[in-house]
Amino acid sequence: MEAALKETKAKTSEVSGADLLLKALEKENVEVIFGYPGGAVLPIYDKLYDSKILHVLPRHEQGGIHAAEGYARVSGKPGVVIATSGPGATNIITGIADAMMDSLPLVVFTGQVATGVIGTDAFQEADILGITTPITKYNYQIRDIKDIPRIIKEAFYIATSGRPGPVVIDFPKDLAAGVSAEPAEEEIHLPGYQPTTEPNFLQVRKLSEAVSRAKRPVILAGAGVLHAKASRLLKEYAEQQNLHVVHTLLGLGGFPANHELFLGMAGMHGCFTANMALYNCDLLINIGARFDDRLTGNLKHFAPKATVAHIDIDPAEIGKNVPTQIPVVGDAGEALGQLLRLGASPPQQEEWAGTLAAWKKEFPYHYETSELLKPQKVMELLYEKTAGEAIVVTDVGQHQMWAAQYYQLQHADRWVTSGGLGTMGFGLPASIGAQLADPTACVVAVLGDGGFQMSTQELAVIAEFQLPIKIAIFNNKALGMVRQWQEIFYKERYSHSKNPVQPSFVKLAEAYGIKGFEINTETEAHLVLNEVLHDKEPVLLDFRVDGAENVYPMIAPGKGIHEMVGVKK
Ligand SMILES: Cc1ncc(C[n+]2csc(CCOP(=O)(O)OP(=O)(O)O)c2C)c(N)n1
Ligand SMILES: [Mg+2]
Repeated sequence: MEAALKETKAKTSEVSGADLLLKALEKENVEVIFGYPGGAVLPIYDKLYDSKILHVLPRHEQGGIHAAEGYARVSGKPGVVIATSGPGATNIITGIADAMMDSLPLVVFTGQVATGVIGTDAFQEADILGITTPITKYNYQIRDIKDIPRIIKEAFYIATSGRPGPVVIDFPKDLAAGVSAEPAEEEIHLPGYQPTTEPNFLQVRKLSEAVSRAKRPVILAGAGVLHAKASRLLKEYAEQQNLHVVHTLLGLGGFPANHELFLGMAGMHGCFTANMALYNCDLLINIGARFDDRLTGNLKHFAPKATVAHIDIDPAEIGKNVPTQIPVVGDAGEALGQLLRLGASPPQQEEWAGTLAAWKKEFPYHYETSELLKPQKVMELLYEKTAGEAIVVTDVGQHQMWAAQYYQLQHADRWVTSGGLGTMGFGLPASIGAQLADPTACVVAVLGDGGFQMSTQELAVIAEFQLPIKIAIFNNKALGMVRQWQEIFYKERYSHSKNPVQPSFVKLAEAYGIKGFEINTETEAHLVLNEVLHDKEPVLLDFRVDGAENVYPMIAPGKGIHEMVGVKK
């Protein structure tokens, strides 16, 4: 009798691997999962049937992972993804690589075939650990049910701490379905992973002294400022020391664009003042940027007159591309806090400030007007009519650059773009994640006609959840950025860059039950935007923009940051 009782008790405290997974996600306060079912994850999906966590079904797994990236960028929390084994898992590879390049925290669960058949080319088997090793911050395969709570706890910690990034957990089906006695919660024990957040004070003091001595200082602020939630400290420090700020593409919004100390975005399509500030400065203070080649141009000509200081939580970034004299390893917020507390005397830089102000006035972004609808004008209207308060999500191409140039972001975490990998098809699904992260925000998805067609199926999710996203397609009937390069560097030989056949985007939206408008003129743009921007429902706007327009200024490949073409004369 006693033995039988004992046995029942043991049975009731048994849990399945899938139960442990859901418990762990609840413990991590996960609010939304972007997932797609299939054979290997059926035991997990059976548990999701009863779960309170919101599950969003993208219409393609790649859409799910980009939505998770948009969610992570806006909320600051990790995006959670589930995909089945084999094709489900390989469909999310681009998103994993994208998140790795742009340091976005993701926790990704992939189904795997049962442990007994791993390595036998079983149905829907793919070696996801092997495939994702170079594009994840870390990856695991679950080998024992008892490890599940610890592994998931570690995965969330790794994804969100230090330099954020994607973590993959590969989950064999038999372990999701199998049961075990509920394991005791284990503490995280990762002796090989201890990111340095607190910077070395002597290095910070060295930087502070260099700032005081500088004659032509400038801050280059990257996405590290956003990941560290340090934009307020950046503003305080820039104001304390009167330092001008240049942004990378990914850092936009970290410093208010209308601030008098803001010089604009630097890089291949950055503005004259920002690029010339980097070229001529005598002290370059890089905070959380990785000196990407699209930013630096030819390294021989990058900041040739400057002492370089670099604050970064990832020591591997320091000195990777640009020799650095003052390295500061640590969290951007901690470093800025220390600099502020030191309160050194601000640099004497009247002449430099005068030069920068004159450049800013003389060489703003510019474009020629005509009777055609100019994409830059559409961007300006979107900015004006949302008072700079929208969350702007972009795809990749010319429209992305115009958004970066003309939408003057005033706040942090309101800019979602694929910077490092430059992934077409990112924008529409990422806007879904952004809107779910901030349901009351005005989210504008700025897309090209090419990139939109890589993920149109996600209109179904927008319709299903009635997400009030404003989908603005900059329709130049071309793969515009490719067309621009062919015009400039390939003698106008437009090899496969003009879209010969396009569906009616308005009818496509309507097919999903979403309102759509085609807009051909500036007057129409005014009228339609006034009508729809503050609607509480989704809308698709097909802006028929001038297909011959190019993005300027531009630094041609191999040229230095000071060798821009297309600057206003
Ligand atoms: C997945 C993927 N394939 C190819 C490219 C190369 N590429 C970069 S921009 C671009 C053109 C994008 O066209 P569209 O979406 O219409 O935007 P536009 O440049 O016209 O604004 C292409 C093909 C890419 N970045 N990503
Ligand atoms: Mg296009």
